[in-house]
Amino acid sequence: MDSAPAPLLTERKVLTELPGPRSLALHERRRAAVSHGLTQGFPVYIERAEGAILVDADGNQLLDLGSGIAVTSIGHAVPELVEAVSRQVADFTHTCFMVTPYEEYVAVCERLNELTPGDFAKTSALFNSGAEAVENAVKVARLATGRPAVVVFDHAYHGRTNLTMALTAKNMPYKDRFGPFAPEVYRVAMSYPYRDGLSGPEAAARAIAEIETQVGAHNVAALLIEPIQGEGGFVVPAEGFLPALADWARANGVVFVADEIQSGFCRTGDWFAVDHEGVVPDLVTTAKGLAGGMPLAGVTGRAELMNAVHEGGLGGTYGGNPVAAAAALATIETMRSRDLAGRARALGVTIRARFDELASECPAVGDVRGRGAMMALEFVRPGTTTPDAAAAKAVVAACQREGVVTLSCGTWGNVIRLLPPLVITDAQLADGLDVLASTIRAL
Ligand code: PLZ
Repeated sequence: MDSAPAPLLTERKVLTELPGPRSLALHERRRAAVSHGLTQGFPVYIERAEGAILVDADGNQLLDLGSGIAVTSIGHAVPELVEAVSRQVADFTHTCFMVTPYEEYVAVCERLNELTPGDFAKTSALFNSGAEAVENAVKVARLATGRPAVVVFDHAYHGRTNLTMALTAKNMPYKDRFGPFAPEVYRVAMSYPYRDGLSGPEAAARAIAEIETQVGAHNVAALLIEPIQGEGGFVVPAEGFLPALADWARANGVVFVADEIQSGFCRTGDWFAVDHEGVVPDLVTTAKGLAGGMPLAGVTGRAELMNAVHEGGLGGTYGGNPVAAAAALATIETMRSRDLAGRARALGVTIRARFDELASECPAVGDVRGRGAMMALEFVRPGTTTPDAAAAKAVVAACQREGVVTLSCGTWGNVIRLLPPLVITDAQLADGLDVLASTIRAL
């Protein structure tokens, strides 16, 4: 093994056709060994990474504008994270917090309680994945209210487990033929300004009327919403939508749960996307950006809800694993010390300016939306609002050929989203946006 420090990776550098020969060989092994049920994505096999650059098996240096779906917000191989994780691995990797506890778990909960909105008493519990956090938020809300129903929204994404499949809106690929699904899940209309033209309060009134007529407020345990939707298309509700729903929930004894798994941890320019409008959820689910790539998720909220659960009612073997918890503490500290929320706001200004320019030139770009470092373009047939998934797919593929990793999303698969590491440099971002712009102009 080479012990010399790796050179600083700063630039995109494409040396082979993508995927290159070694990635293709690995892909062949994968096809033989790995279930074909997993999304194929971009089959370049990554060997190491730094900041916003991924290095593949053929030595290509790719620009990462997806952060592994909003996870590596502090960047790849950040020294503070490497150090914290290495130290924790050497100390101990597992005891099970339910058997013999440790400080790191407690410290992550303290941070979550401080950082989430609301100046009331809060407690937290830690889990392994976003879906698991969402499931547990629903468990807490049902137990605390004694009510069965959960209200979710069109285009929502909350996970792939049985309950969270029911909570997720899109059939293909997440739900198709995987039923029967969990009962007592009710879906209502989301505010989608580009497609419904409603103000926030109007869209909230529509959703509330659906809940009251089709479910009954007194049956609702939780109203669960992504403050900016992720997989569903980076749908940003109109101003006033979230505050009106939160007010209605409070007035009706309904637990308001913000799923901040994709939008949280500085991604949108605040610690949480709900901060933008001063919305204070009763419970918040977190994961992804929380732990810089280590699997960790949390449910945080009002102590009287979280503590209503009987001892032993929440848990899991690995939830709040010490290595993942150490990673979260280092991640949060890095976000604070480098002001990555401020950096996300600055990235948002740059990306929006370029996206607005593209929208004015290219009739295939129907909408520009997002906030901070969570920005998207919605593609439509020129002159209409008919979703054009083929255009989004073609742009993602063209970017891949140039070594730029972007992601698509949306109920109709017609949205391209950018989720760059927040430590991306101005030069790297400009390079990525140039590639994206030229592929869109070539449509
Ligand atoms: N809630 C808002 O974005 C995960 C899913 C990718 P897990 N989104 C990426 C895929 O195709 O599986 C997500 C999310 C929101 C919940 C989840 C679920 O988080 O950690 O993937 O379980």
